[in-house]
Amino acid sequence: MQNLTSHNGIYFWINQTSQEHSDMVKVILIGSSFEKRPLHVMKLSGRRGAVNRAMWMDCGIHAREWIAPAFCLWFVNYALRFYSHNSEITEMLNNMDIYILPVMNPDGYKYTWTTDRMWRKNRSVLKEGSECVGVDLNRNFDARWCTKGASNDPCDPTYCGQYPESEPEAQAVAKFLRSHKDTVKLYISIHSYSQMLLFPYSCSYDEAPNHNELLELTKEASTKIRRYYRNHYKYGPGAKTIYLAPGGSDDWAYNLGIKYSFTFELQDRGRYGFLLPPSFIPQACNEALLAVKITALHVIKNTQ
Ligand code: 7B6
Ligand code: ZN
Repeated sequence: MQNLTSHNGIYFWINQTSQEHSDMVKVILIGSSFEKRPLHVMKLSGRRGAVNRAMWMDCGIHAREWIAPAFCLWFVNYALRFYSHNSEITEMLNNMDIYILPVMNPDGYKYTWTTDRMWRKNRSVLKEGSECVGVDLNRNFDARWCTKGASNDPCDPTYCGQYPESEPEAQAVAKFLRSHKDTVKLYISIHSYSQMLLFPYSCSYDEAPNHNELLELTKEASTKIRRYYRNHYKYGPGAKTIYLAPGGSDDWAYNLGIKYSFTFELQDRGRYGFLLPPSFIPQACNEALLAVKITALHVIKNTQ
């Protein structure tokens, strides 16, 4: 048996999980990567009739942030195991569909397993023979694209690409969200590391219209993480809290009309960085789960 969190392992796991839980899980093909790997979204629903509220969560935009895909898998397993046993996950699944993209950047992810553990971008080749490979998918969305905080040099780790949504991975996500924008009320993108709960904007220092609500919500999540797990998460708008980062998926989703839009940066704060030891995975996932639950329940309460 291969490792379940390797690139092939995740495809195997998605397939197996959707077969074992066909009453609650559907798999949707939303596109394919530069190297033609399928981008599979898992749609989780409670055992109930149709609802018209949904949330989206993606993991693994950045190849080296291995705790992120691990969290998506961990979350799906948790949801399927504790539906109708844990009240928060039950309320979530009874009141919203949950779309999960476990690995947004499968080519880069595979590359970190086989060749370069510290790779960040996707694996797109501009023209044959060009020296530098890859676009930063979290600079490729149409939100003040390629302004300060992104690079137009293909050799840089924050290369924004040739134009917004030039990359098939970003385009697939943008296309799916555009076609589901009336139902998707919550967008969450899972990254590491830094331990931060971020919301728009990262592409500028402007305050989002519902800034105070998002600030209170992330503050509540951070406080609860500190109380239950004794760990510190910063919270706030991306530009002020981490740095200017234009072209991000969360800012783009926010401008599309998804007024609850977040990037969660999981453990740690730099001791191990991207090389988080496996023994830290349970706590890192429990912290993130708490933040996901708090934001999702707030969205259920405050949207129709
Ligand atoms: C919401 C905000 C991003 C980008 C350049 C992110 C990781 C990363 C390096 C730092 C981890 C950090 C702190 C080069 C600036 C790289 N960032 O690799 C953790 C120490 C350095 C590494 N952080 O990727 N953050 C998100 O897309 O830049 C923030 C998104 N849209
Ligand atoms: Zn990241």
